[in-house]
Amino acid sequence: YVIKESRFSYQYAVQMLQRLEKNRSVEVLIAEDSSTYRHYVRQLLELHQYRVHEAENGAQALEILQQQPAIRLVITDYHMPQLDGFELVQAIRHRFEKRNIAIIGLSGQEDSAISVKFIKNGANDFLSKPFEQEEFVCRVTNNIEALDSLEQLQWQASRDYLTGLYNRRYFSEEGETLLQRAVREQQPLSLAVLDIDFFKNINDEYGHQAGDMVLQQLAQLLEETLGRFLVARTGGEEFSVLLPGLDNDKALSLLNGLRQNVEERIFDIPDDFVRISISAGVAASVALPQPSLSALFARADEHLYRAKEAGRNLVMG
Ligand code: GH3
Ligand code: MG
Ligand code: MG
Ligand code: MG
Ligand code: MG
Repeated sequence: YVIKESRFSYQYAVQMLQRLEKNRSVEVLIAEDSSTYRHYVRQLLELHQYRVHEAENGAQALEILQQQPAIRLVITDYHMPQLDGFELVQAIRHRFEKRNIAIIGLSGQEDSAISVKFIKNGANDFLSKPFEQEEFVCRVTNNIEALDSLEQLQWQASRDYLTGLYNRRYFSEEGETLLQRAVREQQPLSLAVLDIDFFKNINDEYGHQAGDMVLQQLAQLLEETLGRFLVARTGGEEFSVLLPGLDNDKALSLLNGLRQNVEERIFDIPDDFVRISISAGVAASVALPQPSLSALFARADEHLYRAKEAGRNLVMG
């Protein structure tokens, strides 16, 4: 395929190769009762390196989707026994969000109502049979790329740019959910807010870039040691950790371990190294009359403030 297309340019051929390489990891499901068409579509997709699953009807397609969570695109016919294309689209949209699975509807009939109905039911795109091979491939590529961009946007929206940790927005949303679950299930849950001591001095002495490097290394340490919990950069040199399952005492001892770990660590900066310490405030959900994430934050912040007042490099709760 690449050789055929490479009449355009070397660069184009390289681009095509990269795309084909990427396609290897993309799984596509075809739901089509005509075996002739099913095999034709499979061949087209496999020519472009996609990994293909086949279903003869909508019901089978749903079963395969349950078993193969990596499927990102469904190409479905309209007329099929058991469960037709519309019913399949509705069932998929019931279970999977549009940003996780794309659907392209297919139909042999020269009926524009079918394409409208496909789209209205939650399909992303539509093609009439017979279609041009090139148009088919373009639509598949476009739909996969749209999913990729959405995924990337979602990642960016939930992450802190400097450290790659979750950001405050994500922490608040996910944290509220985890807190309400803990309350419902009567399980302990704690929040720790930690802040680098005299961090301004690092910037002042070694420059902002050195400061950024310290933040990145501390983030990595947090990820390594507390990555099983919800960890976020919630402020400039402030990080938060939500600890489901941990009561106040357990959270305090975990944070104290981290505090010691940070105190002992050497942080690399250009041509030099620095040491830092952190202070932390801990709050447990049981201590609150009306548990909410903002109430937990307020309480943890108070304890952090006390740790700072008491001389820093301390954990309080
Ligand atoms: P304290 O022990 O009271 O927390 O002292 P501090 O110096 O850490 O606190 P202060 O709030 O006075 O200063 C925080 C500093 O963190 C000031 C700000 O320039 C720095 N900072 C915040 N975000 C970033 C960042 O993304 N990169 C760098 N390099 N510095 C940052
Ligand atoms: Mg059919
Ligand atoms: Mg401060
Ligand atoms: Mg600070
Ligand atoms: Mg601060």
